[in-house]
Order: sequence, then structure tokens, then C-alpha cells
Amino acid sequence: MDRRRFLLAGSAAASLGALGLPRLVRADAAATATPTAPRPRPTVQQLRWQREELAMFVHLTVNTFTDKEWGDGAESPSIFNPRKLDAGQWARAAKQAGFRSMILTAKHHDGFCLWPTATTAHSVKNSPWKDGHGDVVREYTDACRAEGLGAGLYLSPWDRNAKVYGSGEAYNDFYIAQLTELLTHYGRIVEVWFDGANGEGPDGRRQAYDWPRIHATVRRLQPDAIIYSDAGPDVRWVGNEKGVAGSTCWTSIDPASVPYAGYDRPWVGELLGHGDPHGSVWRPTEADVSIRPGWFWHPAENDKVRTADDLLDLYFSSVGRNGKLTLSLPPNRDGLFDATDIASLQGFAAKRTALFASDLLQGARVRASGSDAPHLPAKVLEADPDTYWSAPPNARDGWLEFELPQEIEFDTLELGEAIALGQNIANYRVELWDQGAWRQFAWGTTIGNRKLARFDPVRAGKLRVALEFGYGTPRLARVAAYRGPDRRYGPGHDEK
Ligand code: FUL
Repeated sequence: MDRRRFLLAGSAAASLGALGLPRLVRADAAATATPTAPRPRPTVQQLRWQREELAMFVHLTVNTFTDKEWGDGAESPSIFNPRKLDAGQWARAAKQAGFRSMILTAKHHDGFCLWPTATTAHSVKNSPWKDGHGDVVREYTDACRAEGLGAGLYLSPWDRNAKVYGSGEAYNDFYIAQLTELLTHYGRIVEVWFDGANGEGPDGRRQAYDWPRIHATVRRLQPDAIIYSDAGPDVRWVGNEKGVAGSTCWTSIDPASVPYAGYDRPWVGELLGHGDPHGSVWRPTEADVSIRPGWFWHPAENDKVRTADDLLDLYFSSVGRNGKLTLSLPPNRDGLFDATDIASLQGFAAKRTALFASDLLQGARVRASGSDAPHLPAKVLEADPDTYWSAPPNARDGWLEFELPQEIEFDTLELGEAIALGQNIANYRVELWDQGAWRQFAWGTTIGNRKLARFDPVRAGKLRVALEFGYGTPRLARVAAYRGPDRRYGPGHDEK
């Protein structure tokens, strides 16, 4: 946002009602009343995807047995033998921790296929696991469905084993054949994950992937599936593997700025993390990160599993910044999640439950700018994301005020836009009524699906959320305040 385009309005115009709140208006205020081009909105599939908030990534291949992060494609299938593999254990762990879908590496860069594909001998078919009769993708998709989770698949375009890799059309045919098997033999697939890594093949050649054909294949075979890559088309990478979205995070983006998956430029990470308020397409952010330092299981990392508190931090920096969190858990050589990883996951779920147990703004009297009714019923700001408060259509700012029957103490604030209608709000301030005057205690940029801010506990009987500027009509579906069970945030919180 270009701050030079704002002026502080004169004193008469500078107050909102009797409340004396200084107000920023746009220098070209007349322009804000002019209808603008429609802003991008989500598809039903994108909306469903983002509202799920949490997906679990599962990284398993020959690397699990070689202690590597990237296999070179020369591994023998004979090393793959996860004797006790139980996809039900993965799915139960995910479900119990509040995750709504999973994504399995059906093929990683080493080219080893976790299903008995007809396209190559480099698969479970030639492994000792279940005497070559096993199918990890089948067990995984069955387990997801048994737990009511969506099943997603990762099929690495980069294949360091396939002889045809780097040959052009022949590899694209091979890849499409693999994709077709995965999208036709295993029921409904909710997300297809296309990694951007594009390295050399076995003979040193690189492949030009046929993205239009790849995307068309997914659309034809699984029209409801979300297609992920750095460059979308449905959802985009967050730009880092740390699970951290930009503190300013627009869902919209200019599709030309990241034209294809693996587009490697120094600014791409920053751009993907922040999005673009003027972008023409709706492309929400997927923040992928591992519970361990590596994506795959390594014995030396068994004592480096993220704690429940670390996972909660990730939740704030991804879901709490208008993204979705895709957290990777690596099965060990038995094909099971380690107890430590599951314990962290359970701790993470317990922390979310404790923190979000009770919305302290329930029961408040709500007043809002631009509203005919002096008091909105609190239910306009209920958890239902399709019920929302809207400023008048041409308004570009607004406020909501919450008057509580008694003082509350809170340390976490949640805001959410009515994103089914797009993302418009550029920035907000939060103020408390303190000894006869409004006192600002937090501000932030962008809201989107969900904005979570933490701070040292504050007490208030009256609270105001001021939306300073929207690129379209400001609309809020959610305002909530919580008091977490611990006090560890300190002054370094992320929304000063
Ligand atoms: C990266 C890959 O190279 C990593 O191995 C991992 O699969 C990660 C999710 O994506 O680009």
C-alpha cells in the first residue's frame, strides 16, 4: 500500500461520530466513490480449501532408508521396506489434531513410486514390502477416507530415475501417465501438489514441463481438486519453507509475476509471501513446513522435533496471516510416525483448544459505522463465516465497537474478512477505551480469512476495531478476543 496516498483529514472530518477517532481518508477521496473493476473472489473449491486451515504433509520414499533429503534416483527398490506401515495411524493422528486433509509424496524427486505403477519398474512392486504386493497410495487414500479426511497427492515433476527425463515430449507423456493413474485409481483427490524443483535428470538434461497439459489433466480427471504450485493456478506457495506468511498477506496476486512453478528469481519468495492487493487472480497461500529440520525421517533429528509451542507459533504465522498451514510429518523406517511427533501434534491441538475455548466478545453490544441500527446484534459477528458486517458499498473505511457488560482481559485477537466476497481491507487499528479516551494498542496490515494477533494481556470494557482503508468495501465476518492460558508473548508480538 502506498502510504503517500493518504492524508489526515481536517479536524471536523477527522472524527468518527462522537467518538473522536482520528480518521485517515484517501487523498483522492472522490475516486473511492467511483465503481472500480471487480476484485477477485474465491471459487467454491478455494474457499473450502482455505477454511480447512490445516493439512498434513507425509514425506516417505527411499530417502527414509538412505537418510537423505533428495535421492539421486539410483536407489534400489530393495531398500524400501516399512514393515509396520499403518496409514491409519497417520490419518488418526491428523484427525485428532484437527487437520482436515493430507498430502502424500506418491513420488519424490528420486522417482520411486509408492504405488504399483505401470509406467516404471522403480516402485513398490519391486520392493520387499508386502513382497511387492503393497500399495502405499491405496492404504493412504483408504485411511484418509476412513477418518473423513481429504486425500491429496504430491507427484514430483523432477524425476532423477526416469530415463526419459529431459527428453521433452516423451517425459511429459510418462508424467501424464503417472498422473492419470493416480487421479483415476484412488477415488476423489482433493489437492495435487506440484513441486517447483526442476533439476537435472540421470543423463544431466533438464525437462521442460508441459504445465498446460498437466493442469488440463487434473481438471479433466478431478475437476474439484485444488492445484498447488509456486505459480498456482489454484493456490500458491508462501515463498519459504518456514511456515511464515508475510505479515501483510494478500490472497490476490498478479499471475504474470510468477509465471511457472520453479520460477527462480531473488524476489519471488517475498512476492509470494505478500501477494498483491491489485493482483487479478485469487490464489491463497499454502505455508508448507516440516515438524522436523528435514522433510524426511532421519534418526539424528529425533530430538529436534518441534514442540507444541513451536507449532502454535507456526499456526499464528500461517493460518493467522491469511494462509493455510501444511505441516509435514515423516514416517520412520517402520512406516509409522514417531511417538514424539505425535505428542507434539496432540500438544498443538490441546493448545489451540485451550486458547480458542471462549470468545470474550460474546455478549458485547456491537455498534458499527454505516449501520442504521444503533446496535448490531452480536450474532452478525458469529463464527459463521458467511454472516458478516459490511460497510456501505462505496465506503473504504469503517469501524466496529464492542461494549462489554464487564471488563475482560485478553491477549489474542482474531479478525476475519468475509472472503467469499473477496479480500479488501488494507489495514486496521485496535483501540481500548481507557480513562475516557481511546488508546491504540495494536495495528496491522491485511486481514483476509483469518488474522490472529498476540500481545501481553490487556484489560478493557470497550474495544474498537478501526478499518482504515479497503481497496473495496470493508466487510468483517469475525471479531473475537481470547485469553490464553499462558503469558509468554512479551512485547515482541507480531502486531505492534
Ligand atoms: C521441496 C522439495 O525439494 C523438498 O524435498 C520437499 O518435498 C518440499 C515440500 O518441497 O521443493
